[in-house]
Amino acid sequence: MTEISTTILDTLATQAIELPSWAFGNAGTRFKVFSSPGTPRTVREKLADAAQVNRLTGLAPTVALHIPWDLVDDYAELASYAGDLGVGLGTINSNTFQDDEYKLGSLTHTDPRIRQKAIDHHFACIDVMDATGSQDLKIWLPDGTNYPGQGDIRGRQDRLADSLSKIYARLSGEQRLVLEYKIFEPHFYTMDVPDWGTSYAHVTALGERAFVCLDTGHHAPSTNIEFIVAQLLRLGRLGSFDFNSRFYADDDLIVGAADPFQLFRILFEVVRGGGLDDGSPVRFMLDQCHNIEDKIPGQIRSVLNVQEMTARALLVDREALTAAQDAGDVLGANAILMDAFYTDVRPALAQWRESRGLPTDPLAAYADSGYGKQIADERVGGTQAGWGA
Ligand code: AOS
Ligand code: ZN
Ligand code: ZN
Repeated sequence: MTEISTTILDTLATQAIELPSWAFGNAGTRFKVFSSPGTPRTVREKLADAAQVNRLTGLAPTVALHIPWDLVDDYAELASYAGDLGVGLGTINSNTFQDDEYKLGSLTHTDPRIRQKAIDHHFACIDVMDATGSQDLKIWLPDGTNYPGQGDIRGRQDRLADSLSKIYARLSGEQRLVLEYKIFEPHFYTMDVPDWGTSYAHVTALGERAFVCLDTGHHAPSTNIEFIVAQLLRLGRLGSFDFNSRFYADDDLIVGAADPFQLFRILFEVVRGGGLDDGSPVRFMLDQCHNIEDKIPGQIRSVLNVQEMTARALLVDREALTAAQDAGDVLGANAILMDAFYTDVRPALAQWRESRGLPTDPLAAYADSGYGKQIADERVGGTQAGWGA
């Protein structure tokens, strides 16, 4: 069995992977949403399911909420309920994609009244953060256009900058604004935040508590994502990841399922760039949907995949790698990286879990726990992830 050093295990012990509340709701495509037995009917039930993932893996101490999908009257009370379950409330995600008035834009709309309405929604999200103690406001902006000439590309950027500055000014203390980019969808000609460069330009204009969110499914096929990771870390503006995997577009499949090697390469750049160091601004989150597989095991599999690839990335002999790179040893350097990638860390991580009082096999432990049957019996009429919830 491959031994993993105490230093690496100590680093792994600090890694936290945030779960999205919406991963526990029913999801699907525009063709069909399949419902599964035991799907949560309330925010509290989503938190209870997320707490199972953390109980069995020790890797997922916080849950991201989506406003208004996760609307409750009292967020301080919700935070305390989450605490009783052993988890905390994390990133607050805003939503400007379900209102008819936002059809032609929200933060970028030409009508100041509609822009203000979208800004007010973010103010309401910040109120939630004040009550929950959440640090991050994550903005994924669905604004864009479908046809050349439909909108003034430059004017939309100017209005976006203005709207973001008003939202940013409302943050206090340690609160951060994290701006997520996406190449296309729901719009197909332009998106107002289509790429990391646009997000970077806006967050640097805002101030030092604004960062870029990198969703791994939001790029053109063949994009070298680890290069973006390296660059954003270098610039000090990588705030968070939305992890998932994709074969074609924004598939939102289980992270590490489609291309484990890409996940390894991304996490190697995170390690290389100090993203796991104390005080790093980088947060790890899942952004996935489980359309056909069971949701709780799907989330367990996901956090384990992230941890396994992080362990492999930490195994890279960086001193030897630098020496090989400096010596111009092309194949030698490549072999050092690949050695770490090909190392099976699963037995060592199972042992590590055991030493921390966690199940060696979290998926088997979940299957044995009876929790899945219990929620299937108790909960009737679970809701969709968000749309229609
Ligand atoms: C949308 O494609 C983005 O990935 C968002 O981060 C996220 O999926 C959405 O806010 C969740 O509904
Ligand atoms: Zn995302
Ligand atoms: Zn997405």
